[in-house]
Amino acid sequence: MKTFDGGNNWEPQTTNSDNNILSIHFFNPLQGWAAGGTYLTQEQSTILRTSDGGKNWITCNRITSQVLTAGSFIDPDTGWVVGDLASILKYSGAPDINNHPPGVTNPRKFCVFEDSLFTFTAKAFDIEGDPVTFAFYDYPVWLIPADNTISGNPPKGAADTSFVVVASDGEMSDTVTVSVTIKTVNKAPVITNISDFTMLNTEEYAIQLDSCACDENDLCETLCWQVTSSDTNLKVNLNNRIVKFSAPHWTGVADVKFRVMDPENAADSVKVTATVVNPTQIEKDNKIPVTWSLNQNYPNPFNARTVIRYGLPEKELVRLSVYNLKGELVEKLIDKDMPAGYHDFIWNADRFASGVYFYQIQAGQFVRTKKLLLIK
Ligand SMILES: [Ca+2]
Ligand SMILES: [Ca+2]
Repeated sequence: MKTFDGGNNWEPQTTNSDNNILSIHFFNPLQGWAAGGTYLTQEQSTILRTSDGGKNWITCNRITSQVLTAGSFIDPDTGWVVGDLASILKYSGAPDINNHPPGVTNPRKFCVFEDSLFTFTAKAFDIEGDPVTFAFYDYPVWLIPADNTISGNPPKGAADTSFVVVASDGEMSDTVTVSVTIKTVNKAPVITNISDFTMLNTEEYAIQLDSCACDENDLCETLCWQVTSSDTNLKVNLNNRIVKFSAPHWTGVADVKFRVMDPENAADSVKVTATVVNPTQIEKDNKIPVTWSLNQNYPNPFNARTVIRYGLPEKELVRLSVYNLKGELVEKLIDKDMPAGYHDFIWNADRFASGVYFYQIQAGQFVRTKKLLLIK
């Protein structure tokens, strides 16, 4: 029986001898001797030797008819055996001087991408044309040996590794170490969270870029951003992965291009529309609407201040309130009679935490609720 794991598991080994094995001696993991004999037919000895860790055994020339009960060997060729009738014999194993070990012919170095299949099929040359068997040792858990191949997918983040191949012709063997270098696959960053925005020209509009892109194998801190505006009136100030837009005294629409690049120059980019508005101009719009309305606030998301527009076809008692996600009242903005027309309420959310809020209007029978997002 043979163990590979310190004795927890044992595997049966076979020889082509019918005789009893009474003594075994290994002097390295591959090369060993077994001695024994049988009384059944006639007294006779057996000496076996292996050079592949016990997978294959060769019967050596018989040197005595006595059954051998113990043996001691000092190298692959020299040993002593003792047996019945006080025999002590020195054995000089007469190796087949015409045999030569097989030689593994595979390359010794491989490079493989993580998450792609690696297969190694062992090959060897034996000058006598002996049949060669292979065994694998010291391989990582992701490699599975089967006959003369070993294969598997290196998992993400796997370390460089190696394994041992032993090629044996049954008597002599070749042992080589094969190294495997694992290459990581770079993934480009992906912009996930940047869309068209509207901003007031009276204040800066800021975007924290770390939350706007993800990269499977690079940290946010290592990503490099570029932000450009198609109109010089919309100024861009990018510092420490926070971009701030400002456009004092200007109203209009500009294209803004965001580009993000990882340390290996893999990049993603997106172009969005920035609308810059002047809140005081909006208040002067004095058309009378034909229906009740509650517009989406702008800018949204917003930092500190945002404009909520609603329309009344006639004079009405208006209640405008902001609620949090739990439905609790955060602030009552309006609770009074308002004349017909469009109205803009500028909500200053300075003292509230970042997050999702709901604003609701009640004007007579008209009730509407919309969501807004405060990001500080
Ligand atoms: Ca050979
Ligand atoms: Ca990357």
